[in-house]
Amino acid sequence: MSHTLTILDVRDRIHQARSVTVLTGAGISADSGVPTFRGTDGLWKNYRAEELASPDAFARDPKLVWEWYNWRRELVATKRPNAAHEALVKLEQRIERFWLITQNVDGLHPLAGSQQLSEIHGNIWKVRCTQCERFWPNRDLPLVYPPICAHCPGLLRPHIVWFGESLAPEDLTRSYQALQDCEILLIIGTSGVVYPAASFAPIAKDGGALVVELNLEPTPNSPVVDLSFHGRAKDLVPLLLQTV
Ligand code: BJW
Ligand code: ZN
Repeated sequence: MSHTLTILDVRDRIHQARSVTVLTGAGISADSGVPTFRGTDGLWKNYRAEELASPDAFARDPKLVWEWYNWRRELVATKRPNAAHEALVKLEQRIERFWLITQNVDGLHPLAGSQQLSEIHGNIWKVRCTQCERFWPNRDLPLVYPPICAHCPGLLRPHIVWFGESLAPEDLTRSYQALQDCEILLIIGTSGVVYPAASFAPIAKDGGALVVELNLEPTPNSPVVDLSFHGRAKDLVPLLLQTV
Protein backbone atom coordinates (compact mmCIF):
# COMPACT_ATOMS: atom_id res chain seq x y z
CA MET A 1 0.00 0.00 0.00
CA SER A 2 1.33 3.44 -0.86
CA HIS A 3 1.70 6.00 1.91
CA THR A 4 2.15 9.03 -0.29
CA LEU A 5 -0.13 11.81 0.95
CA THR A 6 -2.02 13.90 -1.57
CA ILE A 7 -3.19 17.48 -1.12
CA LEU A 8 -6.64 16.02 -0.29
CA ASP A 9 -5.16 13.86 2.50
CA VAL A 10 -3.38 16.87 3.97
CA ARG A 11 -6.61 18.85 3.74
CA ASP A 12 -8.32 16.12 5.79
CA ARG A 13 -5.53 16.09 8.35
CA ILE A 14 -5.81 19.86 8.77
CA HIS A 15 -9.56 19.54 9.08
CA GLN A 16 -9.16 17.12 12.00
CA ALA A 17 -6.23 18.86 13.68
CA ARG A 18 -6.52 20.58 17.02
CA SER A 19 -3.20 22.41 16.73
CA VAL A 20 -1.73 23.98 13.61
CA THR A 21 1.29 26.26 13.30
CA VAL A 22 2.10 28.23 10.15
CA LEU A 23 5.40 29.83 9.12
CA THR A 24 5.23 32.37 6.32
CA GLY A 25 7.82 34.28 4.29
CA ALA A 26 7.96 36.81 1.49
CA GLY A 27 6.40 34.38 -1.03
CA ILE A 28 2.93 34.77 0.47
CA SER A 29 3.09 38.54 -0.04
CA ALA A 30 4.60 38.17 -3.52
CA ASP A 31 1.06 37.37 -4.68
CA SER A 32 0.00 40.78 -3.33
CA GLY A 33 2.76 42.45 -5.36
CA VAL A 34 5.34 42.89 -2.57
CA PRO A 35 8.82 42.01 -3.92
CA THR A 36 10.61 39.08 -2.24
CA PHE A 37 14.11 39.50 -0.82
CA ARG A 38 15.96 36.98 -2.89
CA GLY A 39 13.95 37.34 -6.11
CA THR A 40 15.26 39.59 -8.88
CA ASP A 41 12.68 42.30 -8.10
CA GLY A 42 13.82 42.58 -4.46
CA LEU A 43 16.74 44.86 -5.20
CA TRP A 44 16.63 48.58 -4.42
CA LYS A 45 19.26 50.69 -6.23
CA ASN A 46 21.27 47.48 -6.63
CA TYR A 47 21.70 46.95 -2.88
CA ARG A 48 20.97 43.50 -1.50
CA ALA A 49 18.98 43.28 1.77
CA GLU A 50 22.14 42.05 3.53
CA GLU A 51 23.85 45.37 2.72
CA LEU A 52 21.08 47.56 4.21
CA ALA A 53 19.39 45.50 6.92
CA SER A 54 22.14 45.60 9.54
CA PRO A 55 23.08 47.76 12.53
CA ASP A 56 26.42 48.53 10.81
CA ALA A 57 24.69 49.79 7.67
CA PHE A 58 22.44 52.03 9.78
CA ALA A 59 25.38 53.37 11.82
CA ARG A 60 27.31 54.10 8.60
CA ASP A 61 24.49 55.73 6.65
CA PRO A 62 21.15 56.05 8.47
CA LYS A 63 19.76 58.32 5.74
CA LEU A 64 20.35 55.68 3.06
CA VAL A 65 18.72 52.97 5.17
CA TRP A 66 15.70 55.22 5.84
CA GLU A 67 15.43 55.96 2.08
CA TRP A 68 15.18 52.22 1.50
CA TYR A 69 12.46 51.87 4.12
CA ASN A 70 10.57 54.88 2.76
CA TRP A 71 10.62 53.26 -0.69
CA ARG A 72 9.31 50.01 0.74
CA ARG A 73 6.67 51.73 2.88
CA GLU A 74 5.36 53.60 -0.18
CA LEU A 75 5.20 50.30 -2.05
CA VAL A 76 3.60 48.21 0.73
CA ALA A 77 1.03 50.97 1.41
CA THR A 78 -0.51 50.24 -2.01
CA LYS A 79 -0.79 46.45 -1.43
CA ARG A 80 -3.65 44.39 -0.05
CA PRO A 81 -3.77 40.92 1.55
CA ASN A 82 -4.50 38.14 -0.95
CA ALA A 83 -6.51 34.89 -0.84
CA ALA A 84 -3.69 33.10 1.01
CA HIS A 85 -3.61 35.67 3.85
CA GLU A 86 -7.40 35.47 4.03
CA ALA A 87 -7.51 31.66 4.12
CA LEU A 88 -5.15 31.71 7.12
CA VAL A 89 -7.51 34.04 8.98
CA LYS A 90 -10.36 31.55 8.44
CA LEU A 91 -8.11 28.67 9.57
CA GLU A 92 -7.22 30.54 12.77
CA GLN A 93 -10.91 30.90 13.52
CA ARG A 94 -11.62 27.17 13.38
CA ILE A 95 -8.48 25.58 14.89
CA GLU A 96 -8.36 25.19 18.66
CA ARG A 97 -4.65 25.99 19.00
CA PHE A 98 -3.35 28.04 16.11
CA TRP A 99 -0.21 30.14 15.81
CA LEU A 100 1.11 32.08 12.81
CA ILE A 101 4.81 32.86 12.75
CA THR A 102 5.61 35.35 10.01
CA GLN A 103 8.98 36.61 8.89
CA ASN A 104 7.22 39.32 6.90
CA VAL A 105 7.38 42.90 8.09
CA ASP A 106 4.74 44.21 5.66
CA GLY A 107 1.82 43.90 8.11
CA LEU A 108 -0.42 42.15 5.55
CA HIS A 109 -1.31 39.30 7.96
CA PRO A 110 -2.69 41.61 10.67
CA LEU A 111 -4.35 43.72 7.96
CA ALA A 112 -6.15 40.57 6.73
CA GLY A 113 -7.33 39.94 10.31
CA SER A 114 -4.82 37.45 11.76
CA GLN A 115 -4.59 37.80 15.52
CA GLN A 116 -2.75 34.73 16.79
CA LEU A 117 0.62 35.71 15.35
CA SER A 118 4.23 36.64 15.98
CA GLU A 119 5.89 39.02 13.53
CA ILE A 120 9.33 37.66 14.37
CA HIS A 121 11.26 40.14 12.16
CA GLY A 122 9.22 43.17 13.25
CA ASN A 123 6.91 45.49 11.35
CA ILE A 124 7.66 48.16 8.77
CA TRP A 125 4.89 50.35 10.26
CA LYS A 126 6.59 50.69 13.64
CA VAL A 127 9.57 52.82 14.66
CA ARG A 128 11.91 52.44 17.64
CA CYS A 129 14.20 54.91 19.39
CA THR A 130 17.88 53.98 19.15
CA GLN A 131 18.47 55.53 22.62
CA CYS A 132 15.48 54.91 24.89
CA GLU A 133 14.23 51.78 22.99
CA ARG A 134 10.59 52.89 23.08
CA PHE A 135 8.62 51.81 20.00
CA TRP A 136 5.28 52.79 18.53
CA PRO A 137 3.27 52.68 15.28
CA ASN A 138 4.14 55.20 12.58
CA ARG A 139 2.65 55.44 9.09
CA ASP A 140 4.31 58.65 7.81
CA LEU A 141 4.77 58.60 4.04
CA PRO A 142 7.50 59.54 3.64
CA LEU A 143 9.05 59.60 7.07
CA VAL A 144 11.05 62.86 6.97
CA TYR A 145 14.74 62.45 7.71
CA PRO A 146 16.08 62.62 10.43
CA PRO A 147 13.21 61.22 12.51
CA ILE A 148 13.80 62.13 16.18
CA CYS A 149 12.24 60.48 19.23
CA ALA A 150 9.37 62.29 20.98
CA HIS A 151 10.79 61.36 24.40
CA CYS A 152 14.55 61.89 24.05
CA PRO A 153 17.08 63.24 21.49
CA GLY A 154 17.54 59.75 19.99
CA LEU A 155 17.33 58.93 16.28
CA LEU A 156 14.45 56.63 15.31
CA ARG A 157 15.01 53.40 13.37
CA PRO A 158 12.58 50.88 11.89
CA HIS A 159 11.27 48.40 14.50
CA ILE A 160 12.70 45.52 12.50
CA VAL A 161 15.13 42.71 13.27
CA TRP A 162 18.28 43.20 11.20
CA PHE A 163 21.03 40.67 10.48
CA GLY A 164 23.14 40.05 13.56
CA GLU A 165 20.37 41.17 15.92
CA SER A 166 18.44 38.89 18.23
CA LEU A 167 14.74 38.25 17.83
CA ALA A 168 12.50 39.37 20.71
CA PRO A 169 12.70 36.67 23.41
CA GLU A 170 8.90 36.54 23.78
CA ASP A 171 8.50 35.93 20.03
CA LEU A 172 11.08 33.14 20.13
CA THR A 173 9.52 31.49 23.19
CA ARG A 174 6.03 31.63 21.68
CA SER A 175 7.28 30.32 18.34
CA TYR A 176 9.21 27.38 19.80
CA GLN A 177 6.20 26.45 21.91
CA ALA A 178 3.94 26.55 18.84
CA LEU A 179 6.43 24.47 16.84
CA GLN A 180 6.81 21.81 19.53
CA ASP A 181 3.08 21.59 20.25
CA CYS A 182 1.62 21.48 16.76
CA GLU A 183 0.21 18.47 14.91
CA ILE A 184 0.79 20.20 11.57
CA LEU A 185 3.30 22.85 10.48
CA LEU A 186 2.65 24.64 7.18
CA ILE A 187 5.64 26.47 5.72
CA ILE A 188 4.55 28.96 3.08
CA GLY A 189 6.73 31.00 0.69
CA THR A 190 10.06 31.17 2.47
CA SER A 191 13.49 30.41 1.00
CA GLY A 192 14.50 28.82 4.31
CA VAL A 193 17.96 30.37 4.44
CA VAL A 194 17.60 32.93 7.26
CA TYR A 195 18.05 31.73 10.85
CA PRO A 196 16.49 31.07 13.25
CA ALA A 197 13.37 30.50 11.08
CA ALA A 198 15.46 28.19 8.86
CA SER A 199 15.60 25.74 11.78
CA PHE A 200 11.87 25.67 12.50
CA ALA A 201 11.01 22.73 10.18
CA PRO A 202 13.26 20.19 11.99
CA ILE A 203 12.02 21.41 15.39
CA ALA A 204 8.38 20.69 14.45
CA LYS A 205 9.40 17.40 12.81
CA ASP A 206 11.22 16.27 15.97
CA GLY A 207 8.09 17.16 17.94
CA GLY A 208 6.11 14.73 15.79
CA ALA A 209 4.32 17.21 13.51
CA LEU A 210 3.39 16.62 9.90
CA VAL A 211 5.41 19.30 8.09
CA VAL A 212 4.12 20.59 4.75
CA GLU A 213 5.83 23.13 2.52
CA LEU A 214 4.13 25.33 -0.08
CA ASN A 215 6.51 27.16 -2.41
CA LEU A 216 7.13 27.91 -6.07
CA GLU A 217 10.24 25.76 -5.94
CA PRO A 218 12.27 23.37 -3.73
CA THR A 219 14.15 24.95 -0.79
CA PRO A 220 16.64 23.79 1.87
CA ASN A 221 13.53 22.86 3.92
CA SER A 222 12.35 20.40 1.25
CA PRO A 223 14.50 17.43 2.35
CA VAL A 224 13.22 17.85 5.94
CA VAL A 225 9.50 18.22 5.32
CA ASP A 226 7.00 15.40 4.80
CA LEU A 227 5.50 16.97 1.70
CA SER A 228 6.18 19.84 -0.69
CA PHE A 229 3.57 21.33 -2.99
CA HIS A 230 4.79 23.62 -5.74
CA GLY A 231 2.73 26.58 -6.92
CA ARG A 232 1.65 30.06 -5.95
CA ALA A 233 0.60 30.70 -2.38
CA LYS A 234 -2.60 32.47 -3.44
CA ASP A 235 -3.72 29.30 -5.27
CA LEU A 236 -2.31 26.56 -3.01
CA VAL A 237 -3.23 27.91 0.42
CA PRO A 238 -6.99 28.34 -0.25
CA LEU A 239 -6.99 24.95 -2.02
CA LEU A 240 -5.29 23.23 0.91
CA LEU A 241 -7.48 24.95 3.46
CA GLN A 242 -10.58 24.38 1.36
CA THR A 243 -11.62 27.98 1.03
CA VAL A 244 -11.94 27.98 -2.75
C1 BJW B 1 6.65 32.00 -3.49
C2 BJW B 1 5.95 32.87 -4.32
C3 BJW B 1 4.56 32.64 -4.47
C4 BJW B 1 8.00 33.52 -4.28
N1 BJW B 1 3.99 31.62 -3.83
N2 BJW B 1 6.06 31.00 -2.88
C5 BJW B 1 23.04 30.23 12.03
C6 BJW B 1 23.72 29.82 10.92
C7 BJW B 1 24.11 30.76 9.96
C8 BJW B 1 23.83 32.11 10.11
C9 BJW B 1 23.16 32.51 11.23
C10 BJW B 1 22.77 31.58 12.16
N3 BJW B 1 22.09 32.24 13.14
C11 BJW B 1 22.07 33.54 12.84
C12 BJW B 1 22.72 33.74 11.68
C13 BJW B 1 22.89 35.05 11.02
C14 BJW B 1 21.65 35.49 10.28
C15 BJW B 1 21.36 34.53 9.15
O1 BJW B 1 20.49 33.69 9.19
N4 BJW B 1 22.06 34.64 8.05
C16 BJW B 1 21.82 33.77 6.89
C17 BJW B 1 21.56 34.64 5.66
C18 BJW B 1 22.94 32.80 6.76
N5 BJW B 1 20.49 35.60 11.16
C19 BJW B 1 20.31 36.63 11.97
O2 BJW B 1 21.16 37.49 12.05
C20 BJW B 1 19.07 36.65 12.83
N6 BJW B 1 19.41 36.91 14.16
C21 BJW B 1 19.81 35.97 15.01
O3 BJW B 1 19.81 34.79 14.72
O4 BJW B 1 20.24 36.44 16.24
C22 BJW B 1 21.10 35.62 17.01
C23 BJW B 1 22.46 35.58 16.33
C24 BJW B 1 23.01 36.73 15.82
C25 BJW B 1 24.24 36.70 15.16
C26 BJW B 1 24.91 35.49 15.01
C27 BJW B 1 24.34 34.33 15.53
C28 BJW B 1 23.10 34.39 16.20
C29 BJW B 1 18.18 37.80 12.40
C30 BJW B 1 17.68 37.65 11.03
C31 BJW B 1 16.80 38.85 10.64
C32 BJW B 1 16.56 38.81 9.16
N7 BJW B 1 15.81 39.92 8.77
C33 BJW B 1 15.45 40.08 7.36
C34 BJW B 1 15.62 41.52 6.91
C35 BJW B 1 14.69 42.44 7.54
C36 BJW B 1 14.81 43.73 6.85
C37 BJW B 1 13.49 44.22 6.39
O5 BJW B 1 12.62 43.43 6.01
O6 BJW B 1 13.35 45.43 6.37
O7 BJW B 1 14.12 39.58 7.16
S1 BJW B 1 16.41 39.13 6.21
C38 BJW B 1 15.11 38.90 5.06
O8 BJW B 1 15.05 37.46 4.87
C39 BJW B 1 13.82 39.33 5.78
C40 BJW B 1 12.98 38.07 5.61
O9 BJW B 1 12.00 38.01 6.63
C41 BJW B 1 13.98 36.96 5.65
C42 BJW B 1 13.51 35.67 5.08
O10 BJW B 1 13.27 35.78 3.71
P1 BJW B 1 12.05 35.01 3.05
O11 BJW B 1 10.78 35.46 3.64
O12 BJW B 1 12.33 33.56 3.09
O13 BJW B 1 12.10 35.59 1.57
P2 BJW B 1 12.98 35.15 0.32
O14 BJW B 1 12.95 36.25 -0.67
O15 BJW B 1 14.31 34.69 0.73
O16 BJW B 1 12.23 33.87 -0.28
C43 BJW B 1 10.96 33.94 -0.86
C44 BJW B 1 10.47 32.53 -1.12
O17 BJW B 1 9.14 32.58 -1.60
C45 BJW B 1 11.28 31.78 -2.20
O18 BJW B 1 11.54 30.48 -1.72
C46 BJW B 1 10.35 31.73 -3.41
O19 BJW B 1 10.50 30.55 -4.17
C47 BJW B 1 9.00 31.77 -2.75
N8 BJW B 1 7.94 32.39 -3.55
N9 BJW B 1 6.82 33.79 -4.87
C48 BJW B 1 4.78 30.78 -3.09
N10 BJW B 1 3.80 33.45 -5.29
ZN1 ZN C 1 13.95 58.00 22.73
